[in-house]
Amino acid sequence: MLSDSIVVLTGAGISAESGLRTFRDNNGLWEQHRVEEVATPEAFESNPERVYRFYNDRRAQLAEPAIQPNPAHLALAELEKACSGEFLLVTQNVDDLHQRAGTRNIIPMHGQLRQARCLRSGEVTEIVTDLDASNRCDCCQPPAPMRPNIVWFGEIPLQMDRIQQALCQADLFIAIGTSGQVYPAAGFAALAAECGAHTVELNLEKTGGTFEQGFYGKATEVVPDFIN
Ligand code: BJW
Repeated sequence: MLSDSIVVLTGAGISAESGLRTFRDNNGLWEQHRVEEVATPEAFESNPERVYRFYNDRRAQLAEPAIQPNPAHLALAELEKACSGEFLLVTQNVDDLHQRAGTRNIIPMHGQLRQARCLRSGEVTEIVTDLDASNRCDCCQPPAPMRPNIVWFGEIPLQMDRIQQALCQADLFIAIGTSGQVYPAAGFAALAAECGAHTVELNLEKTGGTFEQGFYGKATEVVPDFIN
């Protein structure tokens, strides 16, 4: 496995045991919001303050000392170091727990909580504090408003060309802690399989996706077990 070309896709389930909520438990309610109510360009247009607040709260939560990478994040960072072939971790998560665990070759395809994007030029800046309608960029003249650097429904996820290329060259594709309900990520296993990869799912429970192998249980247990 270690000389193979490996693509890993992670979702909210990998960060659940670090204390971050997944999206599709609690009847689809996420911190009292339906994700579709806050994670769309239309929501930002009609009620920007609510959307800024939603992401400010999550950014603040991410900064809490209790929120740390867990053994699943750490095991993936070790897998990357041990892999002599190509390794790419594609995450749908907007937290930074993989990066903090030490993963280097990573694509956060749905953006990052700790980034803001200029509404005019698209330039991305790192942020640690709250963002609201009064914040202005450093890149434009006159300075322009900023939005969270998050990929909302109806927007195109980041670095899709690079992801598709890696999926087509992968020998092994592993999906971890994702329900497979959101596209295009939900289609990655099928694309990798079509290109010849062996596909594996690691999750608390079986999802509706088609995988050649599946191992079920908490990410902090099944991910290190699978890798070691
Ligand atoms: C554990 C565990 C533990 C728990 N251990 N496991 C109709 C048909 C098909 C597609 C569409 C359609 N209508 C619209 C679309 C497209 C749309 C879409 O897919 N909608 C669906 C709802 C149908 N997609 C888009 O709009 C995307 N863009 C797009 O398609 O552009 C077109 C295009 C693409 C490519 C090329 C060219 C053009 C954009 C999607 C943006 C998603 N954004 C969000 C919110 C923003 C980020 C944020 O605020 O955080 O991203 S939605 C939300 O869902 C978030 C997540 O990244 C994403 C995926 O969720 P995830 O990670 O799978 O979490 P859950 O909660 O669903 O699942 C958790 C899993 O963990 C479960 O399986 C548990 O069992 C497991 N688990 N605890 C192990 N301890």
